[in-house]
Amino acid sequence: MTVALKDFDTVAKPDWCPGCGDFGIQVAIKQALTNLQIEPHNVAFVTDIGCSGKIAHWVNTYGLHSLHGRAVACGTGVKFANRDLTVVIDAGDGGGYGIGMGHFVHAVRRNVDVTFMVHNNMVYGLTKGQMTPTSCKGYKSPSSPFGAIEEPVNPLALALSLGCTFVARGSAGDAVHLTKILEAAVKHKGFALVDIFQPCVTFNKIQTYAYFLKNTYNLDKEEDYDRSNWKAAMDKAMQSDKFPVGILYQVEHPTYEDQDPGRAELAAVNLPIENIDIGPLMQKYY
Ligand SMILES: Cc1ncc(C[n+]2csc(CCOP(=O)(O)OP(=O)(O)O)c2C)c(N)n1
Ligand code: SF4
Ligand SMILES: [Mg+2]
Repeated sequence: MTVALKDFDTVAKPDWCPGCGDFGIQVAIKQALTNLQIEPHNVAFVTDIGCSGKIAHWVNTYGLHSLHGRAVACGTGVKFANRDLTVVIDAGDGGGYGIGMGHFVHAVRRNVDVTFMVHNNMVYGLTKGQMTPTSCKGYKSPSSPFGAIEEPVNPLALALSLGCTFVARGSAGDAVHLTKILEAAVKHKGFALVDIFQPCVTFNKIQTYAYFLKNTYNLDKEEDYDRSNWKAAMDKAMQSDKFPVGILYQVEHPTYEDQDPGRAELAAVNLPIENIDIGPLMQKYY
């Protein structure tokens, strides 16, 4: 069967604010899956809570809209339950790098074969614009009225320091480039982080489309850039005069699943589901 873009359409339509960067991200992931010809029933989209997390309802694949900060844990579980699925985990910067930071760190270490895309709008969008771990120092918000005191988390440098095998940055304002990045991330065997600059047009009046256009450049156009050079990638991750957008780093390492082949047969998808009596289990809770 040939997979077409419309196969990923849903009847429900997004309710994001007009102009939100999440629209560009939605288009890009649908186009990437189409380009890779991955059928919708072979994809599990596991999302966090936030404006970003609602995307699970608007991409026609299997979807699990999980808990705040728990998308990586749930997505990892889905992958272990059925290793044949393409698992795309999706979170906001609050869910991914705040409340879910521990899960992120350990999933990277494990090199589970999933794609993790983070809508990085530098605010808690759904709860009305509070600062997040990626908000700039000095950022004024309802929860930091005198300006954020902390330095922001650098997700790319953090991922590199943990041995992440695919580290990229995308921009919601350039859906064509983002599609290419997501395609490579989904194809990558191992944990792929795609941090995505995403304008929140309602609450973040600093990091706007114009800001990202002015302050980013396309790393994938640098022909002599060596994506397997960890030190070069770290330099790019730390660059702050202009932010590189593209694939900073990619190497092949055995995945967690590769190193645990025995458990494949025990994956939940292979277990019989007929004639299961859950009565005794339920009795325990009465
Ligand atoms: C455990 C828990 N704590 C707090 C909340 C309230 N809450 C819902 S969405 C959200 C912020 C989401 O921000 P982010 O993850 O950056 O996603 P965005 O809305 O910006 O896409 C918060 C704090 C929650 N749902 N669950
Ligand atoms: S609040 Fe911000 S992130 Fe949420 S839908 Fe509106 S523009 Fe998008
Ligand atoms: Mg956010």
